[in-house]
Amino acid sequence: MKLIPLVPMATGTKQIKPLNKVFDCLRYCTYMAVMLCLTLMMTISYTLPAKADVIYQAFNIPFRELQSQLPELKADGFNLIQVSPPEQSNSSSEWWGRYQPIDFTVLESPLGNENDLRELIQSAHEEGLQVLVDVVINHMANQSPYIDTLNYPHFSSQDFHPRSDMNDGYCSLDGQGSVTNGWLGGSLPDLNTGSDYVRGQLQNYLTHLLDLGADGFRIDAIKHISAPDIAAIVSVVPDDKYIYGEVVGESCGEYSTYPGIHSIDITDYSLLTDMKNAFGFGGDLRSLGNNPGSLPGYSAVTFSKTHDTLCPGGDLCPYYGFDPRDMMLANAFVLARQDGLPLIYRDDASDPIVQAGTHFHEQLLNQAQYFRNGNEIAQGGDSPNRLFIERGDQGIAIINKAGEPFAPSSVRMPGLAEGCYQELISNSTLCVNQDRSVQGGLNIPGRSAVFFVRQ
Ligand SMILES: [Ca+2]
Repeated sequence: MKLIPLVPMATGTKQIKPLNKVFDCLRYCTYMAVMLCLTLMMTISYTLPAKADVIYQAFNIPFRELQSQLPELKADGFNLIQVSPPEQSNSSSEWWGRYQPIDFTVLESPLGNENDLRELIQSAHEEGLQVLVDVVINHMANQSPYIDTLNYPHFSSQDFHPRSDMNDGYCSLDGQGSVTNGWLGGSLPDLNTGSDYVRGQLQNYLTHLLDLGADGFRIDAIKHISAPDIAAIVSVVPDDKYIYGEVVGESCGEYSTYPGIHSIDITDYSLLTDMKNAFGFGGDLRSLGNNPGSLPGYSAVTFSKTHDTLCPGGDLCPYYGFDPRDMMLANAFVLARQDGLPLIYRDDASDPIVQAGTHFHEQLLNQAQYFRNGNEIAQGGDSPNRLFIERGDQGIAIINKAGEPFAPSSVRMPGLAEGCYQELISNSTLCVNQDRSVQGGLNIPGRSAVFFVRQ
């Protein structure tokens, strides 16, 4: 994490004037105190226990249909269900229509109505599951006749920022550029979230969803709403409700803009890019060990696939998508890590790797992560095609992206406690002796992953 100096950097031969010594001393002491506090906060944050939660992205699934799937999702180990935006939106039945609001006071869309959503949330709670609602509060629909005069049921032209493109490349922060005031894609009317009236309307929407039982929110396009505006809008959300924001991109430092506001987490596109590079042709999985590019563990929602990495029609978008099997192996990685809150896209939920990885994530809560060199496991085990992720001394996940099996006959598990371990996909058993040797070796199929948990 890059810390911004709180005092000007020394330049040239500039001297401190004697009359300013007391002031400078106070300023220096304040600086040091703040730096100490930041260091302590970082230390405390990095040692926070990992979350055992895994989000299931119920993307564009009608609420009634989703309600019938809840027992199965619970059995699969998910405990957070993320539903698509429920407000009255663009009349198109295509998924993108849900991301173009018309009226926040009416919950009715092709996915269902207010009663459907209420019953879905009630059923989820009865199953012990929580529901996150995807909310679009940055912009409105570009559909006629609303777009023609900027007259929506509860907004008129004065409630929008003037039409403009995002000329500064989507990378400005905190309202300093058109990224927060411009129209998304140049065509979606951008709400003036600095206005008390607009903020009030959006607060009413969130409050309405909370009244229906919502346990938290995904805030769509949060990068395009300034931090002060977000802080004001989410002030109506109780602290015990979870919020994360969608920030597409990885080099703007946005994650440092929102945490501190209601403990908002951010989508980890840095990790996604790192995974795409590591799993791609010529990539090296070992580069993911103690990942340098990912967000701090406590503030990241981690994923290999979301609807934003898919293009309309379900194809992978070229910028963020990569080989489908490699994306599944990347699911294994986000589930095997201690850091982050994993999100699984609906289409991946039934894959054996995801099902095993979700249970691995749940069972090894609070176990520290450690990336072990493959040569410590088996002679010749160190390879760009393999990643060994230990969780404390109670489990290990191994990812093999090579086309060939990894099947050494002589294996050691120097970090695992003596005892037997169950593999969560095949149900096979691996036993670690007192000297850390393993009986029977290993056999990990090509293009696959395994998850061993102590019995
Ligand atoms: Ca905006």
